[in-house]
Amino acid sequence: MEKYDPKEIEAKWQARWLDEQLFAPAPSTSRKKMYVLDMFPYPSGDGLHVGHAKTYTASDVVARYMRMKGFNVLHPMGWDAFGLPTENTAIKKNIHPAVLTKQNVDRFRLQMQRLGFSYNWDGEVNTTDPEYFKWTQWIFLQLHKAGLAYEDTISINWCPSCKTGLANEEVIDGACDRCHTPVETRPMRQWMLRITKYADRLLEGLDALDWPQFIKEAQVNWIGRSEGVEIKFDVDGYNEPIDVFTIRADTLFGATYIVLSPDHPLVMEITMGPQREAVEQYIQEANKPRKKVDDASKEKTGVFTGSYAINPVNDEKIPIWVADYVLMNYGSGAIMAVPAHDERDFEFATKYGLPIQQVIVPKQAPDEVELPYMGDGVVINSGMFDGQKASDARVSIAESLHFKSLAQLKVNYKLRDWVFSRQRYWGEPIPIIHCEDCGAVPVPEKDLPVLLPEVEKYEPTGTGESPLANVEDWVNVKCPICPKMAKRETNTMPQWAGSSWYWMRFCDPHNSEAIADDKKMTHWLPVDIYVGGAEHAVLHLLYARFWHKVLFDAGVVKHDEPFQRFRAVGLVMGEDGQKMSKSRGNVINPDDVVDEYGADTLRVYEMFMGPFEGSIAWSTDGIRGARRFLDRAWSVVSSHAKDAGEKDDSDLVFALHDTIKRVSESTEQFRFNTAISALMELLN
Ligand code: ANZ
Ligand code: ZN
Repeated sequence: MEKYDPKEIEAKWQARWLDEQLFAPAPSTSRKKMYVLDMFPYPSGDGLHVGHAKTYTASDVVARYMRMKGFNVLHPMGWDAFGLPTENTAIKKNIHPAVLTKQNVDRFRLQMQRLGFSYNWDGEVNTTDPEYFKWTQWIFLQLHKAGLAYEDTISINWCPSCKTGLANEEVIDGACDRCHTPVETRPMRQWMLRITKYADRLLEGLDALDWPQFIKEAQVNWIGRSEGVEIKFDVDGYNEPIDVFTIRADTLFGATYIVLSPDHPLVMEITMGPQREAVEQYIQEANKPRKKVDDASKEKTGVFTGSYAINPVNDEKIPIWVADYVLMNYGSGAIMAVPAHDERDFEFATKYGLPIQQVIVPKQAPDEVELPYMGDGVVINSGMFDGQKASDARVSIAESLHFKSLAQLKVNYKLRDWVFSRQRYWGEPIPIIHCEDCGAVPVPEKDLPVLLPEVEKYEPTGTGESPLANVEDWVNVKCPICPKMAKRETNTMPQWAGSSWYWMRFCDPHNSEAIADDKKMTHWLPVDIYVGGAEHAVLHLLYARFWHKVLFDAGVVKHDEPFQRFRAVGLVMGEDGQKMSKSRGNVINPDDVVDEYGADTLRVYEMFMGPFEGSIAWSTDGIRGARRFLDRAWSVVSSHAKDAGEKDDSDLVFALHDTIKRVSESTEQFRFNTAISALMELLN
């Protein structure tokens, strides 16, 4: 009986696959296409993780399965290689980030090849390659042309440790997504991308996608579309009204005070003499660079302006306060406070002794209600509207005001424009030249790519200026329009740029004339199956859809969604059930597993360990079990092969076909564990 020797088998076949370019897609064929894409990795210095191996094995299983079914399969791989970790290591070790990137990429590639993934290695892309980022810059110019890239000085999230600005999507619970340092806010000049213009299409497009529900929900919540009304409140003794945004016009009779954000432009104008000092001080305090706390549990503070507004439904005078629980960058930066029916207002009113007026009661048990009451019910204390259902009063009260031009329907979004500049070296230079006379001038397309200059130091300056600002012979250039000398934009793009269009490049990775050939993109797109981490739900997956839609509008691609089907992988935890981390010492290195058991054992184990989308702890027993299964399969098959055809195998033939059916269905549904169970049963 032959012994299973993965070292010999795997080395032999892997060499032959590479040699024969076996996994290159057919150039032209009548076969149906199938584009199976992984989220390409960031080639970190740590090498490949067993978590990568889990995702990439799944997509590899699907790609191989589809090939066997006769599809022409595109299954590419590349490197998302710009970004902070490499740059930080480069600074520490004093090695150029490009050199480090190459080392890391070489290691990742080798690790992947040893795992037997069937990638089209001839079509590899690297986001830091000038032949690649030339097109990232080209896309920026298309965004600029379409009015979707603009400069603005705004208060942005600033990571004091990474010394760079961050997008809202990169701030998790008030901390930097990369290094977990609490984020501050700072006003800075930024390049912004107008993703908000696509908010509705980004929402609507989700319906037709075969994506996990929780990922769709994360995008819906992030976009945060909110339908309400804007209501005008006159200010006593002042000639301009204050607009407030509310989703609860039914509670208007319960509005007992108004709150302005500290940044609201009317604050100082309406503040009365005796209150000036207190209000000024409060605003100053609120505007200090500070840790960003969105936390609703933070104790609320505020001051009275001394002025009163008139409630338009009953002409009651209600005080106007300033408080930082109202944000300037949402709605109109002002609210009507209804403490009886809103938690935040209730807390504030209780603290400052402001009146609380109940206007909604639940239908059942109207007397037992405890305030604040947020539920549904019937309107009371609201004049002619009493007795209406709250949901009806929401409309009728708004209509009565609309009639007097005091209210209009309004849609707001939580989604903010994308802060698109980073004050760091290792990123794509933004292809813009600033001229005193001509303003921000796009670099002519024929001059792309704008390369990164060689520098002595790539440390962030910390002043908010990119390290590129010190490279004078790079910064100073002739204006593309007039004869004057001008200056290059010195900010670079965020790490997300290169991954916001790479699935297009994979259709035609060596094209030097265009991001990819039209026909090839028409053939391959959209991506049929996309596999990757759920942590990208509102980062990469939202940015990618945005750029794809912009390029659809520009006529570059023919579909307006990039990824038809998406499957999110669950984490592989340490054997102790904790997240794998160097400091915990529970990291499993896939190389060690391959050395000891073989790549196929690792692959079988990771597909068998549990449902693909679940997060599951590593188990050494499990990996041994997977190896025993392969050992047995090998010996049964090799001994059976000898006497094949000699026995009546009709039972076995039946079992085999039953297994093929079960494995096929399970594989198509990403239920790899049940596919392997079926194989185990067959073996038994
Ligand atoms: C009165 C009211 C009564 C409200 C009530 C809620 C409950 P969405 O859009 O779902 O997030 N709001 C409006 N602008 C705000 C701002 N700039 N900063 C903080 N809060 C703001 O919620 C909109 C609701 O959040 C609005 O409806 C407003 O409070 C508050 F029983 O108006 B509401
Ligand atoms: Zn000029």
